[in-house]
Amino acid sequence: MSDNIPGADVGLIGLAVMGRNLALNIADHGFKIAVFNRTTSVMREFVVENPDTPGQLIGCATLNELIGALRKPRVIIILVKAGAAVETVVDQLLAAGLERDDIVVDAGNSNWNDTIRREKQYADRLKFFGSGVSGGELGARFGPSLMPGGDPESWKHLAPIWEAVAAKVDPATGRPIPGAAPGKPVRGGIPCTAYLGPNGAGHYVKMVHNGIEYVDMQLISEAYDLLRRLTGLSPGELAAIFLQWNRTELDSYLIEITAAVLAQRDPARPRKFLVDGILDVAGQKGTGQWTAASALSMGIPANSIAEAVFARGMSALKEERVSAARKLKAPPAAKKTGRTGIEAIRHALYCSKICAYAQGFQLMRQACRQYNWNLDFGTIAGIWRGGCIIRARFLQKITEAYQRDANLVNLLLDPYFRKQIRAGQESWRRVVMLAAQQGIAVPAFMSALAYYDAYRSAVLPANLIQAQRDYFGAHTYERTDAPRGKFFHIDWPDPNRPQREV
Ligand code: 2AM
Repeated sequence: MSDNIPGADVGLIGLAVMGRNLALNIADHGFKIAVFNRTTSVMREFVVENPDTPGQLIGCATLNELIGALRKPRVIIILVKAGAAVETVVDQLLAAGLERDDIVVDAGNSNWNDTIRREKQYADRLKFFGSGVSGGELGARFGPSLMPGGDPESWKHLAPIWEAVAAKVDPATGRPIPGAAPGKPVRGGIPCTAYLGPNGAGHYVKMVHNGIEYVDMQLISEAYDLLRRLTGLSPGELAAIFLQWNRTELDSYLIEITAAVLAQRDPARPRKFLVDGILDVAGQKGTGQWTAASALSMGIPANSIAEAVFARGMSALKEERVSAARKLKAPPAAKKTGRTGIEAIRHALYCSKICAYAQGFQLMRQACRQYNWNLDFGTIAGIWRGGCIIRARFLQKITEAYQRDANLVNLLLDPYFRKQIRAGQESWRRVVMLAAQQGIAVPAFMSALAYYDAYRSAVLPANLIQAQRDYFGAHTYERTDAPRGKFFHIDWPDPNRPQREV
């Protein structure tokens, strides 16, 4: 394009909605940004539609043009479909003349293993950097939470842009600063971004964010289901309850949008609520599965995260469920409880949510050992306070917990959260019992409670598992009265010839 003057601060490839919005956000902060899209017409329309950005938008029809437009070291953000497209684009950039000191930032939802591999793969040819972006379309436009990982030297070049465009929180309260609008970004405040570690650290943290998001959403859905079935209130009435909850420690983006969702009338049937017209089959794009798979592979009990993924899988079995509903016996119908249970459900939701976050942070703790990272959990909680989908007042409390003790072994052990669970656990248990009695599936509530009870058990029945393993496979066991690492085995009696009791 005519104004293709060398010296742009940053380039961006991939002008789908996230790319477009991030580009506009960057330009709003006065950066000069060169943009490219594989389908050139998309780029041209984008530039024509946005003539008045505070920073300049430079449309580039070719990658050569893009590279020529950037000052050195070049910083190029790619926001293309995760997977092979990332490599295709990086290879094309190299062919077009990208140099060793140039920095390519993959801001897509890439798997952290790919980011680790790509960083190595391109090490001699360019600096490959990964950055998680959360906040959806609006976040990208007005302030996302950004989770960067890669070469620390490269971060120095990225930091001014990342810190400018990220969401901001008020230093006094830890609450997001609202009010960003086109051409009028929020200035000041603490940016919801920080360097997290080398290679795949940023993408890993983003993935765990999504895993936690899965549980948050599942828990809210279970609370909604319980409320509805126990109280008989309509979605519109439940919207008011969620609005109330949003003024408690549950205050969060997801609770806020739940209230709005429940209040929404169905455009096709205005007397009805839209939620009742939406098919109960949840989609997924994979990051929840990755989180659960990572937990499984490292042996970390992130059971509520896995449960939330399984719950979506169960929802997808719609036809089987419809058929099974006619055949499998339910418990006898119970009376509705009225409004009395509402507060108990809120407690159950909050206690379960604490466990879900405890699991996510425990998982990241293990990932540090696995991948040789040094993730700072206070920083991570801090950059999740604003911009991202799981943003919540609660994250200020997690930030404070890790400020009190950077080596906190588990969030459940923090004095604040211990107190919260102490206050809520009776209700939590009652709600889970009620759900079991009435045959209402609450897998996330139940798995969180199981996590809590198992984690606080000095003794678990794994002694019996070890005995069974030794019995059938001579896998050996450790003894309670011997040092750890000393293994024992006995010749177990033949099951077909039971020993006489002594
Ligand atoms: P497109 O408009 O040409 O399809 C999300 O799919 C974004 O990633 C779009 O901007 C899309 O460009 C881009 N994209 C997907 N695959 C790509 C590839 N292999 N090379 C370049 N851009 C790609």
